[in-house]
Amino acid sequence: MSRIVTVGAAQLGPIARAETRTQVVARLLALMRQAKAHGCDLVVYPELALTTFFPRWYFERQEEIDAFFERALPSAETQPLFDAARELGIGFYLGYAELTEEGGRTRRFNASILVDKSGRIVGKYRKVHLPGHAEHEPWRRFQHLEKRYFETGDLGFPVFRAFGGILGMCICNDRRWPETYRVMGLQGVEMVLVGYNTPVHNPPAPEHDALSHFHNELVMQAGAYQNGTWVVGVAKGGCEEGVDQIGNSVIVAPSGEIVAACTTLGDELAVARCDLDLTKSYKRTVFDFARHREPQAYGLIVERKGAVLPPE
Ligand code: CDT
Repeated sequence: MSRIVTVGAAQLGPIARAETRTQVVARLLALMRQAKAHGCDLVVYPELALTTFFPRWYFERQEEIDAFFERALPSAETQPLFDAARELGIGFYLGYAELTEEGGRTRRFNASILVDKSGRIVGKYRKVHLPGHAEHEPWRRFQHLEKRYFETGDLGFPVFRAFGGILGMCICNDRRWPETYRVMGLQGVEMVLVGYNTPVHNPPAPEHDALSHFHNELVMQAGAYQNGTWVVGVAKGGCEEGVDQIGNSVIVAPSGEIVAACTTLGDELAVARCDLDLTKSYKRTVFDFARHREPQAYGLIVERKGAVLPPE
């Protein structure tokens, strides 16, 4: 049997701070039309795909920060994406900054949505693993203030029955954490969608810079194989407002093999015909969790936030 979902990894080149939502949406629509011409069922965009990656700057005024957030989706500027999805019969994953009034207070999340072929939102995710720092650190060449501008996601890692399978979402830094894949793996996920903005340079650990592509592929290939799932990883690439981003968008099969990849740092589509039934060969053998996982033997009685570190 085969259950094919043809997926387009719609990488974006840099988005300038001055670029408007309408200009960005025009780029997203061009990639969506290309994806349709390649027979895609689903197109996957990066993290925070509607604006520049604003956590690289320290802002003091809340209005300046909030200008990068969406108060509703669809909005006047993003409606054309939902209309095109319906007209073309193609779904999409979109990363964005979410501003919402909940429980009598304003909340801000780094979020993503999954939209089906009728243009309807069928899934939502809020980033759990926020990287970077909460205070201004002027010694850095650029900031990474996700811990200042966003709350930790409060939706867990849900999975969604869509596109004939079981799909899940995560965002950027989440892909480096085995828990991300395993929590979805335990729910039977068959395809994980992940958008990212990864700078080549990591200010606190510049010794990692030369390994940024290796680490990017390593985590997604391991997550795919160890959970018998497809992983679609989609980047913002190129030099955005003076910061080089890795690009390196890839589609990974449940075998852990990369089956499609972008080769530039600009707007580019990589396409793969993903057979969701390929997941079975892993989920029913080596990674048959019901038969082979031994959670009672792991000794993790209490979940701890941190681990014991060697002395400095
Ligand atoms: N956007 C995002 O999550 N980026 C991180 C950078 C890590 S270094 C602070 C990533 O994991 O790619």
